[in-house]
Amino acid sequence: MQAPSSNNDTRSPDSAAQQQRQQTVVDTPPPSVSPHLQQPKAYGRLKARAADVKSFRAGPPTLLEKKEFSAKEPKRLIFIGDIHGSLKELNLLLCKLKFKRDEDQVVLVGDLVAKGPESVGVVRRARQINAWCVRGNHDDRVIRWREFLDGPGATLSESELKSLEKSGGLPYDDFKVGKDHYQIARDLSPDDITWLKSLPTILPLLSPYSEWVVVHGGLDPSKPLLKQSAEDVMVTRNIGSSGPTSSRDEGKAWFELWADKMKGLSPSSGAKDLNFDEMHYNKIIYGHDAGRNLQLHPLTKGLDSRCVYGGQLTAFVLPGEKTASVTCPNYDGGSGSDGKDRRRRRRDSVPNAKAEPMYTVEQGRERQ
Ligand SMILES: [Mn+2]
Repeated sequence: MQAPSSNNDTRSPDSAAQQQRQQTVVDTPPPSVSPHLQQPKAYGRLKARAADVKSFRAGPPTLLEKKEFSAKEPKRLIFIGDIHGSLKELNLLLCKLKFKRDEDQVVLVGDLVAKGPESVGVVRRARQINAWCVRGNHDDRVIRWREFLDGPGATLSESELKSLEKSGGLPYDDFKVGKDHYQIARDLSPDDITWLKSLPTILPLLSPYSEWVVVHGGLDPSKPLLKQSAEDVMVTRNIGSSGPTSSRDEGKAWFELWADKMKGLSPSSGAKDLNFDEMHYNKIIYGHDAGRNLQLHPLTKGLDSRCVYGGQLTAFVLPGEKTASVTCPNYDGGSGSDGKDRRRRRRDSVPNAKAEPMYTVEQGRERQ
């Protein structure tokens, strides 16, 4: 008779646990649908969510916005090339030009953010001095990230985003969780992002500078301004056999073709149509082409002088068509490629933008 008792004893811990489990099951109201039937539903929801994530598209950029001067025309227009988070150099350049906020209008050619150390600081500085600006491809990527993170990406953790990146589940191929666009998108305030999103891709200036137009990349000389592709305008470097391309190896530089096209449209040729809806004579100020460095031609002014790669940050000033520049450290750790220790170097050499009081020093210098 001991055997059953012993059996009972040996089984007792299990039995207790079993009883507990049974008790738990008894105490919990039975599910209306069995877990086996619930699973496909949950899986279906996840699938739908993954599809939402993958098919997400950010709002399109504004193609063109004409800018008028407010009450009085500024003494100078100061156009500045791709800043890429180089806040210190931007401030040094403004200081060198003896920039005065109530007299001068700053116009930025896009790519304010990414690669350099203080992207958020540059956006805030641009807003602070009421700079005019066009949308660059890096600004655009930050905007797309932010719209995604405010939308279907809102509930995804960073590790979930990373696994989506690995499996090709993110909405854009250029979305990399490890690149700084993602972090900048998270760090910008709602007001910063509203301002960034408002930037057009083409900015024609009005009288007395109506022959000047600002873009980040380049224009397709075969199309009027209103027929340009906003996406292409941000990235164009050349015109190839199939149209605008960001490659420098295919076709011809867009600005060479632009110069050819403008010959027939110049005021001296007798062309009178200066309507924005039509192709007309324009001088273009642009950036985006660090590989070709500063490009100052009669009709086109390429201002990307490799600021973030240890080159210079350049300003082009109207009236007078003079330039000014400051030299920059190599924040990117290479000539455009991702250096292995790029991030570490950046962290070591640059103080934290958030921890530093911004603009205090520069404001003091501005008044000099
Ligand atoms: Mn660019």
